[in-house]
Amino acid sequence: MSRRFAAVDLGASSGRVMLAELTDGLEGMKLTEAHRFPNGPVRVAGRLYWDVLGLYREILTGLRAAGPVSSIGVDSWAVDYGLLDETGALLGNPVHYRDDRTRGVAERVAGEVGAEALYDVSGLQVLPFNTIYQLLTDRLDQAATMLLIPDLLGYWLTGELGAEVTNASTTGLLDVRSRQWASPLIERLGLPSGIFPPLRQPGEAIGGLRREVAAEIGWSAPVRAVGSHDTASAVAAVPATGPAFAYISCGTWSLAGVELPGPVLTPESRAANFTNEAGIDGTVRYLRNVMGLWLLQECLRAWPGSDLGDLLKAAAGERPFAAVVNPDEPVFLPPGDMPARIAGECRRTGQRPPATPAAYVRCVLESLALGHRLAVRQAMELSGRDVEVVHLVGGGSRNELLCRLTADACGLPVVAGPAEATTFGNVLVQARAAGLVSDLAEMRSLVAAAEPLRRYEPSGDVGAWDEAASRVF
Ligand code: LFR
Repeated sequence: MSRRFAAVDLGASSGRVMLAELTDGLEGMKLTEAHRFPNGPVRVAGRLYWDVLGLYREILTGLRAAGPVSSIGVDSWAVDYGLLDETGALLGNPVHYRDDRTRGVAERVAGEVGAEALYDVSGLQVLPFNTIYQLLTDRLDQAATMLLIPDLLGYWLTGELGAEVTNASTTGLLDVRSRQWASPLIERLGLPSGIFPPLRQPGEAIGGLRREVAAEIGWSAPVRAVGSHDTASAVAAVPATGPAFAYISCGTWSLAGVELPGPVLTPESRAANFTNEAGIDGTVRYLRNVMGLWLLQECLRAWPGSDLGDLLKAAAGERPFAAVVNPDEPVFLPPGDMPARIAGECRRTGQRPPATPAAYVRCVLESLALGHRLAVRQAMELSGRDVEVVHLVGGGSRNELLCRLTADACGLPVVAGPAEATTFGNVLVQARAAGLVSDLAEMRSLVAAAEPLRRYEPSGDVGAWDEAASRVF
């Protein structure tokens, strides 16, 4: 018997509805793309938003195209949310995490509550856009419920309210030890505790499709909570064969770190801005955000008509280490002219800016590899976890130059793939709920069997990477 599952996966630059077919023996898992659609920021009157209604419409188009399935799972980027009033109507359009409305808020909260106290409760890295800071700038007087993006879409599909726990852990308002809403912190900040809905676990049923939704797509199926934070799903599908691995989930962001049985909350960990996000089966994703392929995506936007394949080929032949930047400089966070900002960072650090698009691409990829190296090394040191291999998953795993540079920079083998790790993770949690898969280890071995993986041995000159790092870190 074969089973079909639909995975809705929303990334910061595109969304997709994927159809997964699992055969009885599970030896093969076939993924097909039912529908792919662009996603991105919409600037309206000085504010940056997501087009969440447009995304919902595309999801329905994708589900209609996918045809009937056993269940549906939804994942997306983290942190962002919609507010509902007491009738369940959306209050305002969800704001994009790259909007600048939270400028200065993290510093203010650290001053009031104490950075140590915050980290001790949530274990979360400080990113200016964490939900906690967004909520403190929002108008909550009419709000009855706060729903993170996948929970909001789940609500529109089913009518059921809830907060899936892996994504809730990115709000800064979840207790990292108990995995419950951190009520004392919520009260201390003056946030209305009633807006945080009951938590749900990956694998739990959310509900059936609303009647009008089923009528619109032509069939019905239950919606199931998955690791609704895309990074939780991606890391669940890392094709690791033992515990001694680091991962880099590489798309718009690079999320680089290790998987642990419990959080690391030491002062050193906080100083290095490492995060303890909730993973599948009680695991902790101990990682730091690295700016990721956003740097490249924004460069491409500045060069209309350029071809990524051609640029990557040319970048491979560029002179190594001509210029590098710290990819995590806050100046790179908002949308805008990326080449100009990279040039500015090169000048600020006493380096000559790249002269051609290919040289910029080389600079971006080497800089990202440096960011990967620092995060992987610090994750190992701060957690005490041995690492023998780095698994690079997500869209970035298709970028051979980036994989090779990352292996060289880390001085560790990189195993690249799958590119669709998030979809695999989403589907496998649904398959497990249907009784088709047992545990995380089996999920990972299924991914390894389903996908051809590429291995990159480190070959670089470690001294050259040390020198390049010393220019910017
Ligand atoms: C990746 C990701 C990261 C999160 C960032 C913003 O897509 O979910 O894990 O830090 O987007 O939500």
